Amino acid sequence: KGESGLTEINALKQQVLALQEQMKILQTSFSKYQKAELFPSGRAVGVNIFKTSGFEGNFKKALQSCRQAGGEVASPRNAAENEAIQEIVTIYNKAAFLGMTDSQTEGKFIYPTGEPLGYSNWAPGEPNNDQDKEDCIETYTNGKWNDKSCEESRLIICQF
Ligand code: 293
Ligand code: CA
Repeated sequence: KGESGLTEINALKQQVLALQEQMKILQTSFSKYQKAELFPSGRAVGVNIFKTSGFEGNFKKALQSCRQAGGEVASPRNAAENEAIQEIVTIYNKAAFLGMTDSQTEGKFIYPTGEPLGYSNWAPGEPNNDQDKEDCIETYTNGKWNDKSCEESRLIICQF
């Protein structure tokens, strides 16, 4: 390698160090903004963020408002995500809609993406499709799920 090549490599090393410093500053700043943003209505679990506006509505309203905001209706795929949603439900003391439905095929609940459920936390005896009109899911303050009419009004929690 020639002398000018080594000079170039050292310049690049300096630039990498400078970028690493800036990344650290940015991460610290982001972490602070994230905490402020999620207080008290949101929770982060891995890459997913769950957040409510505090408003209630029927399932159609939930779909519309979450999609309008660039997200989906909260659809927990594991216990940690379900617990994050449960915390929000507990703070507002209002049962919330989840994003999964069996509107397409009775008895087969699917995520907004169309896949079948890979995790569930049904209350005892649920889902019971009471009066043959329960295609949506509400989650109680204890984190347990009940299938419920999509026309009922529940807390809207979105997932981003
Ligand atoms: C029936 C039996 C109840 C149950 C209820 C809900 C309605 O009334 O035990 O809690 O259905 O499943 O969604
Ligand atoms: Ca039910």
